[in-house]
Amino acid sequence: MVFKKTFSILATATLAVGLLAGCSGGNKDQNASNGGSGGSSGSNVIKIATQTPLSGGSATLGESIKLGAQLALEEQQANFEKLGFKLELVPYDDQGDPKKGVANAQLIGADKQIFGVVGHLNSGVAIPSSEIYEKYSIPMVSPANTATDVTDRGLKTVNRICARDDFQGPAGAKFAIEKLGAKKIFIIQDKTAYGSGLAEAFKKGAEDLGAQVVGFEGITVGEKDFNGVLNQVLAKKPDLVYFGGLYTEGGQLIKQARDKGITVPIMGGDGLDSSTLVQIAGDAVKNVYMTSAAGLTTATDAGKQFAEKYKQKFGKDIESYSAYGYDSMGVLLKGIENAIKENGNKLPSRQQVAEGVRKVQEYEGVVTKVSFDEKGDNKYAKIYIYKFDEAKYPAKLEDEVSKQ
Ligand code: ABU
Repeated sequence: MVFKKTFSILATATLAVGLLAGCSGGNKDQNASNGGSGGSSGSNVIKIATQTPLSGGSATLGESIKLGAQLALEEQQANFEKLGFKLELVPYDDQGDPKKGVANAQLIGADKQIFGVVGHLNSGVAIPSSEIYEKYSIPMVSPANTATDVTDRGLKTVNRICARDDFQGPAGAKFAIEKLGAKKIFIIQDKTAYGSGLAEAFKKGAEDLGAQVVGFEGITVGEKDFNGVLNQVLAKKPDLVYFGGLYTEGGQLIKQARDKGITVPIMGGDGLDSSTLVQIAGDAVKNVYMTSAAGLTTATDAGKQFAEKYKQKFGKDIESYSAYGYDSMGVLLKGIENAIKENGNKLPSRQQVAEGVRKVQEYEGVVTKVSFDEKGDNKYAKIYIYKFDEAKYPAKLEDEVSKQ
């Protein structure tokens, strides 16, 4: 009797699970290998990872990307529920460190419920980590990686919605020379894939336009005392200083430069585009120019609404790349939704999702439209030029440059 009752309960439970799985649209074969991913279980879970620095010197921007992505994912959960899938976010902290990024990428690859990555902030982390994503056919959509090598390696899974440094560098050089009248430029860079690549692109752009580069020096990420390089700047008497690097070093460099009496315009790239730059540099940020691949959310109604929702939910103001985190997640989820539909409403493979993401065209984000080219670059990406007139973030928009 005991056996009969247990059998009857088991049979009923099996039937119920089978019916639920049938309704979910999930693929049972794929589900069989879903164990060991931690947290969720079941046939219909789609996880998206973010990989950005959530600790260390770049955490302000890294967290803002993650929060933007989180908002987009949460807004889409009901829609995916209707399709029969449960969306989950899995945030990873890459610490701005290539080794940590790669180690996390291995974990992401091993979790078969993860179907995409929004990340990274640092190109030097994105480049090696994306080699792992490619191996596992996991699509990455980058909100902020501007180094040319991110997409120039021709990986099928790698996409970005922001502009490239071979667009950003020359755009900055053109502004520095034609609008600011710079003729003698001293360049400092942080020796990372991003900082050195951007500085080289700026240098080439400046020299092509007839400016003289009177110095090209490297600093190290984490360095705090820039007296040595700033003494070299003083000796060369440039009429503009350019910095290729991030806001933590950039903020200190700017402050120390002003303390030494270097009053000429200082220019940098999107790595400076954070409220933390202003916190660190204070009033020294006046007369600093910055190119960025990030536009202002105030330019569109959707952007303004996004900024309000972000503030309401997280209790803080957006940063430059918050909306790009949101739009990257939006693009990724659009690609997944398309792949689900093309797969007869069943769970697609990672490869099908990667193909679906690359095929996304004319996606209307809150700050940028997105259409990927054959390399995964966004045809609609722009460069924006900002100036700090006061210790206030965001800076004032001076110009906006589209690709030819
Ligand atoms: N582009 C902004 C963040 C720096 C990077 O790409 O490494």
